[in-house]
Amino acid sequence: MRKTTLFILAVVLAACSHRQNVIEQDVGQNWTLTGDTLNVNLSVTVPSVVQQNLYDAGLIPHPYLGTVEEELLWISDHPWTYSTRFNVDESLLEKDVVELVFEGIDTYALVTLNGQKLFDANNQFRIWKQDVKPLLKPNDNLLVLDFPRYDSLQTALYEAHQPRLPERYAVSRKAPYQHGWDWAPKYKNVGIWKPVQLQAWSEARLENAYIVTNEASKSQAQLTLHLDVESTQSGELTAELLCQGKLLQSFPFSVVQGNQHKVFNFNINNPELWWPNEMGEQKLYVFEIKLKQHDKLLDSKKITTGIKTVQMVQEPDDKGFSFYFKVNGVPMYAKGANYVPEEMIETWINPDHTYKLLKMAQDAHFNMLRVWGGGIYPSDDFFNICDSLGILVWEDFMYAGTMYPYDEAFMENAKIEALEQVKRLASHPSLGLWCGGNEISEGYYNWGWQQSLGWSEDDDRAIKAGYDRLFETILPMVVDTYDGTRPYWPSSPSKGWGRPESLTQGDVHYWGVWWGEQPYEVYREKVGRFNSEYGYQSYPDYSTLQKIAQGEPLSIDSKVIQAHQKHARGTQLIDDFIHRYFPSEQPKNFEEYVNLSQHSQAYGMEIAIEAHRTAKPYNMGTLYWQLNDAWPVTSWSSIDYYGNPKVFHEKLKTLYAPVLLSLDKRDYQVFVTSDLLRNIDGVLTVSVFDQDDNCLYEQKVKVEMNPNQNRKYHVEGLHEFLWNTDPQSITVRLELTEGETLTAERVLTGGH
Ligand code: BMA
Repeated sequence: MRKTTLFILAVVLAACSHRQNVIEQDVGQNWTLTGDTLNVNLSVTVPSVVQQNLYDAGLIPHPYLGTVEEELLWISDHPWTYSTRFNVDESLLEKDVVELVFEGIDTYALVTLNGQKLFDANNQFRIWKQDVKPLLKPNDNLLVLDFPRYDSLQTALYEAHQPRLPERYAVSRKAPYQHGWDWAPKYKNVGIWKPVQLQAWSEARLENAYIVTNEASKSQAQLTLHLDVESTQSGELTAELLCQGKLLQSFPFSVVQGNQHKVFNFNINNPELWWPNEMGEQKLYVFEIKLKQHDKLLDSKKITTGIKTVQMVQEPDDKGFSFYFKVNGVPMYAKGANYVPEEMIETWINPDHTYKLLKMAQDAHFNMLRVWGGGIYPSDDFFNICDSLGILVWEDFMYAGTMYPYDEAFMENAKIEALEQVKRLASHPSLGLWCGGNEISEGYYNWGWQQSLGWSEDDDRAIKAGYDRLFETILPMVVDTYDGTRPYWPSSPSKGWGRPESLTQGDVHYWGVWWGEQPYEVYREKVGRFNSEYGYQSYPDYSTLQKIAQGEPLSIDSKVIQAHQKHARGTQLIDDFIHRYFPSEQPKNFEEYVNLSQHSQAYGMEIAIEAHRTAKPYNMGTLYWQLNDAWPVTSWSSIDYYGNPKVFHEKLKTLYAPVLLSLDKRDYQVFVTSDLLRNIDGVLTVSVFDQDDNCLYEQKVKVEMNPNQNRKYHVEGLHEFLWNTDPQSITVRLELTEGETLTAERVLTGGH
């Protein structure tokens, strides 16, 4: 669907969204954005952010092109006001309650309605709402959001915090990546980034309704329906649960005045389960909840969900502890990547692009994505797409790379955020687990903050106690209470990559290659139980560089190329490995050089992925850093900002295929690594060709394997043959056939 069609559809839906007793009115139109600098006075619609509005009005250049970052940084240190005048439909004012609901405000804003303060928003990731019936008039209501200077406010909050925290952004519940990252400029968005609505209702309504799977077998699934019911009075209500249009069960219950969380268990016989990609189908069920008082319908909600269980398995063994996921009781080898926000200007994220990106992931055999904790919680669209494509989501809470404040107000804010996000996402079968955040415990133990920030022992104790309270108590308690079916993992990784335990238990971010400047071959030794980050940079597609350069000449040192490289040593590290691994290549121009950087990245990632997969079941997951980009940039991604696959992404079609064939260069035996949930009964053919395609060697081996098995096969004479042959002059072809069917193939050329 085109963006405009989606938009019109959304407006129409919003305008006539009468859920019987509940009436909604969109408040997204006729807004004004004002700001002193540039005499800004713009007519805008929301959701939107200042950076987007200024660009749309032609007041600033495109934030992703050229070398404009520095010119645009003033925007987040400037006060802005969004205001609107609106009328309220009579039917709303007749209801008992009329709530004004902001699904997302980024970040600090004083919100007033008709001159009365409603609240001070201070968390990008929360819903902000209030009953405004007493303040509303039928006509000409004035709603104003005053956004203070974000940077100055944050600095003041940061400096007031004792002891000193590692990062400034720690004090603000706002997407960390917008403060600058090693792939992101410092575009701190300001605005109303999600829809605004009036929601009017009488008596009672369903604020939230979601369904989770507790247990599931072929014959029966046990599910739980969670309801948040808001009521103006005490009384008796009924929740009717319909499945695929048919009444399944009725749950009578009592309510008191206010909000209440209600939980009901029910069963589905002979369920069709939801499976990750290539493990089975992605069956989705549509449930409907009807909230009734006697026979009067008060509210209803539809829930699309799938029936699936997920467990995180950690069992002791002779090396340490296993770490893997069982989906519907079946061990899953996780193949995927880390996902970062698709845009720097967060309101530019659009579902068509998300679909294309995730479809490219699915086509490359992904079954998992980790939503990295330095970004934003993805939209419902993202999760709907993952539901339909079978991508299991490792969801970080949005905390990354710093210690956080630990006062009561911060903790309460964090708890409400977690509660809302857990409830919003719980029905999605693609949601696999919740993780506390990115590289926080790693940072605490390994990055020397104690010394660099001069913490006393007491400071250190207080900060660590705050960490424990948030990541070991509050967040897991919220997940357990309001979901109860998803595993919780406090920090990714669990141990820093310099520690031996990082390879024997938990998940590991192996950054010895790249950050530690080790060669790609080291990936072969650094195989953890679950490699949840590793990667190497390459330039994006040459056409992407041409777009950002806008006609300027391109070279390694051109300003625009440097402005789109955010890692201090990035240019050098890419160059080092091009020379190391492609010494005989002489790129004739920058375009060839760019291309070579992609071949280098692909070569390194091939070594890593092969090492991980062939170590199954010791290793049970490989998620490289990173799937995508938030703007056109040189980075670790396999797909660039404009959706161009890099050489590495194309290679994933073989590297992540359900059956991977690999040659173990230590003993020249062949690994057959199968993620198939069926037996294999086939023949492995190994053949070697010279540069003129003459077959120099061929051998066949019978292959019989169980589901989900990884086995090594000895191939008669192969070792001796290869030992005596120059790898640069041959091509090795591996093929697994079952009858007439080609189950897997791999072509290994010229040492690369
Ligand atoms: C990882 C991530 C990001 C970062 C990446 C590359 O540790 O968690 O913080 O962008 O490394 O340096």
